[in-house]
Amino acid sequence: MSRIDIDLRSDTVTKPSLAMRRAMAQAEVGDDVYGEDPTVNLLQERVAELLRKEASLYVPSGTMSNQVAIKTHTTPGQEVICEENCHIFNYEAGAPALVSGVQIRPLKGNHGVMDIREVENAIHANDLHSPPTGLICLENTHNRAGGTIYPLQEIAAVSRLAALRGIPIHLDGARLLNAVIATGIPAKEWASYFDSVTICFSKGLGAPVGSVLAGTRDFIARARRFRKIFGGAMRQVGILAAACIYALDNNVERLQEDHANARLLAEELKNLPGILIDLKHVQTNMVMIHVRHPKYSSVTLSQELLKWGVAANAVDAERIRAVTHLDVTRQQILKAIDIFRKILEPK
Ligand code: TLP
Repeated sequence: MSRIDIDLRSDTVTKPSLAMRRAMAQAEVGDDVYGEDPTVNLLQERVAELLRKEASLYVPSGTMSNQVAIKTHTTPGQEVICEENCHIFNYEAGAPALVSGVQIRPLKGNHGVMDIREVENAIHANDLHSPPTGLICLENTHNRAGGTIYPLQEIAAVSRLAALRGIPIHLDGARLLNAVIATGIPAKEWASYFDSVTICFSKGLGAPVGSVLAGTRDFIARARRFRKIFGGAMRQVGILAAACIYALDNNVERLQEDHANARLLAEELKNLPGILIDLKHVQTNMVMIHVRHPKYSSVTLSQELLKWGVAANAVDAERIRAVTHLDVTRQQILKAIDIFRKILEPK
């Protein structure tokens, strides 16, 4: 494998900094299955406060957080409405069917945003033939749409509809704090439209492990049982939760640097031959690079980039996703731009 100098594959690749590791090493711990880990308890309080929810639960991953939420909200045989490009439908290995016995109803989206009328049409009334709608899930920011922000008024509309029809609504907010930093809208305001919200610490926030699921006290008590069943109840896990607390204190505001780096990358790459970038949808820390080049597809361009030490994954036959994060400096972005230029504009 070629050596990776500039890793734009995902913001999941960040490594804990020395200061974060020190915080981890000094963490007070206890047995979290007994609810006795003070650092986990503190993290859960901090996230509940951040999202203004009654309670929250530390889980090992974003996938587990979403799946525990689905399991807690639904009963087998129900249907879950999602946007067709969302993580839950595309990247969680079919878990809703496997672990919750529910089917996904994927709806077409516009950059991750579902049309409210289509959501309304997709909700099943009490009809013998149809699976009852048990949950609606949104994703903000939206990964496969390129880190785009789900507009607050659109969220409010889906939330009102869900409340009217008595259907719970969950937010996959793996990168919610990117939306917070990009818009200035506080996390608690975004969260107010949802019954449950998950946020991830092992993406742009730079922690090695962990997500937190928030909701009502009763919901979290039931979710705790499913976390146990899914094998996600851990013991002296304060050592990991400490990294998340460190991230909350130190790595949130700086997400704007990642957003600025993504913008710089997008603005420079869009002028290169065979590259199309929709700048309007470069809103946070991702750039979707559309490859329309006579010589390269997204896959072969990604392979060529890797030979030069730049890693960025092809997400489909036409697009490469480049993700900025705290382990990529502005200098490295400039270098990556240079490498794209060398490949696409050979002298
Ligand atoms: N996304 C990963 C891959 O799984 C695609 C990435 O590199 O972006 N929700 C969203 C919106 C996500 O982007 C991810 C991870 C998750 C949930 C799952 O988180 P983990 O990997 O912790 O299970």
